Amino acid sequence: MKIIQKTFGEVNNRLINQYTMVNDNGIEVTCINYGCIITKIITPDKEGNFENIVLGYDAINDYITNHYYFGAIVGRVAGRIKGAAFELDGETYELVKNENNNHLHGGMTGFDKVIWDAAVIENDQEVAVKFSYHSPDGEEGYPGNLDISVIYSLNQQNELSIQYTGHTDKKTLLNMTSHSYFNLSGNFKRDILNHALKIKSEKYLELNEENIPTGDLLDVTGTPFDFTSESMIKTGVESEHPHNILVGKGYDHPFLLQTNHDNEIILMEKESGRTLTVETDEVGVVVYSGNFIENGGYIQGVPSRKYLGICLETQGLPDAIHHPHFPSWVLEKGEEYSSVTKYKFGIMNTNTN
Ligand code: FUC
Repeated sequence: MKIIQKTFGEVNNRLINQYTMVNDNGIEVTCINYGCIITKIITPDKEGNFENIVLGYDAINDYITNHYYFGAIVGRVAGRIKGAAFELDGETYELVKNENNNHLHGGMTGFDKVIWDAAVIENDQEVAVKFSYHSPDGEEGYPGNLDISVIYSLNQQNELSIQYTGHTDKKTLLNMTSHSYFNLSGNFKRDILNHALKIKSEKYLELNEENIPTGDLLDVTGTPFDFTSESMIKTGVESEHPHNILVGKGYDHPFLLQTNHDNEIILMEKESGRTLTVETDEVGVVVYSGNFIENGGYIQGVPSRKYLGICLETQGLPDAIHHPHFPSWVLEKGEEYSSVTKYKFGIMNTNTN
C-alpha cells in the first residue's frame, strides 16, 4: 500500500495538495485538502479494467465554482434547514440563506469550500489521510467553536472508511456527510439509470415543494421507494409518483435505515459487474439521483447531464432540529461527535446474475 502526494492547485495563495491512496489490489482513492473532496476512485470491473467511479474535476477552479458538492464533505449540517433559523436553549440562531429562504449543506462557505489541514497515516493494515478543520464560533451563523476531523482510510479488503469526529465549546448542530456521486459503469460510460439499489429501509421521508421534510415518515411498500429488494434507479425516474416528480423526476429523499453495519446499502451495475456496499453508524441515507445536474460543459470529458451520478449520503435525518421526533444531531459542549461510514468496492458474483 502507498500514498502518493502532489500539488493539485492553489486557493487564496495556499497550495492545495492531492493524496492518492493505493492498496495492493490496485484500488485508488484520490482526495484533496480543499473541501476534503474525493476527486477519483479507481476500481476494477468484472474484466479487470480499472476505471473511475466518482464524478470529479481535474482543476481546482472547477471545484471552486461547482455547486454540485462533487465528492466533498458537507457540513456543519447536511441538507436543508427550513427558514435558515433554529432555536437552542431559548436563543434563536440565523443561518446563511443559500437556497431561497433556507440553509443548504452548511451555507455559502460550508466545509466543502474551505481548506483543511492534512496529515498522512500509514501502517500495515491501511493508508489514510486525516483532515482537520477549525470552524469558528458564528461561522455561517452556527454557534460554538467547532473542531472537526475527517479520516479517509483505505485497506486491503477494498474498503474506504470515512471517520468523522467533532468537538464544540458551545452547544451546536453537527450532521456531516460525504457527497460523492457514484457511477459504477466506469469513466461515466453510461448514466446511473440502470444501476440497481438495495436498501434495508421500510420508511422514507415525505418532502415539501422546497425539498424539506414535512415530518411524515412514509411506508415504501408498493412505491418506487421500495428498495428492500433490488430495484433500478430508472424506476423512480420514469415513475409518475408525485414524490419522484416533485424532486425533478427521480430521488432526492432521506431513507430511514433499519440496521447498521449489516450490508444496509448496496449499489450494483450488472454491465460492469461493479458493486458498492455502504455501511454506516448513521440513522439515514439521502439517495440523490443527480436530477439537478445541468446540461452544458463536460465532466472529465463526458457531457454534463442529469443522472450521471448517484449520491448515497449517510447522515442524520434532515432538518431534525425542527422535528423533535427525528433523532437529534445537537452536539453538546464536552460531547464527542463520532460517526463512521464504510464503502466496500466489489464485483458481482457472476453465478447469481
Ligand atoms: C443533494 C440534494 C440537493 C442538492 C445537492 C446538490 O444533497 O439533496 O437537492 O441538489 O445535493
